[in-house]
Amino acid sequence: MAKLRPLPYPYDALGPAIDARTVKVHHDKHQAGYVKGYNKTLKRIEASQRHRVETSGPKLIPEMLKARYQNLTFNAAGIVLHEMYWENLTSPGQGGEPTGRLLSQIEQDFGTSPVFLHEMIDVGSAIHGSGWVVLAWVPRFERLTILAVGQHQNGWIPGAVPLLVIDVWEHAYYLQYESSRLDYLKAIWGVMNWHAVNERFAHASSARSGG
Ligand code: MN3
Repeated sequence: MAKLRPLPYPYDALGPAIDARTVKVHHDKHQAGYVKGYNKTLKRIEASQRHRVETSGPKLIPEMLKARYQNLTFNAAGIVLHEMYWENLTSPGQGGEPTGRLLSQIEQDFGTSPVFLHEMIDVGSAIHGSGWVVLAWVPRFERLTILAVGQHQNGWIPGAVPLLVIDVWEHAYYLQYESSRLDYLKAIWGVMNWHAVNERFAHASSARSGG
């Protein structure tokens, strides 16, 4: 069973870019909802498995079983992404900058750091409905790319390692920014935790030499 991981800082730590009310509702209601959804769905899947063990027949029609697993994927991806999202953010002035190998890789794959920033903002603003804009390292191609993720689980490259994730679901910004997702996408860079992103890239890019 999954547990709701506590925030790594107080609710008001990300203000004014993301206010305390938004952080509280996002973590305590929405993220908690994915944890509840995951646990509930996992219980149902386990019940179906037990049923097969005990009766050697299926409890659910295939369509329903597929829906259960898809629901598990949705909630699992939601949990992981929210934990990364909070880790990716920190109080204003605390986050540092992209440095070292991450900075060189950004320059190699995007041209310059400002170009990268604009591309993230543009892609994030263009996502229809609910999703995430993600900077990911793709070991197979030894390249950074931007993923436009639908909901939590759609649009990933197998093996890609997310380095920086930005939630663009309305619940991430609507209380504070109402319909202006673009203003949220511009403001969030003021609380970006580049120390965490640098570290994640160092870890992800060194793993490739092992394989
Ligand atoms: Mn969210």
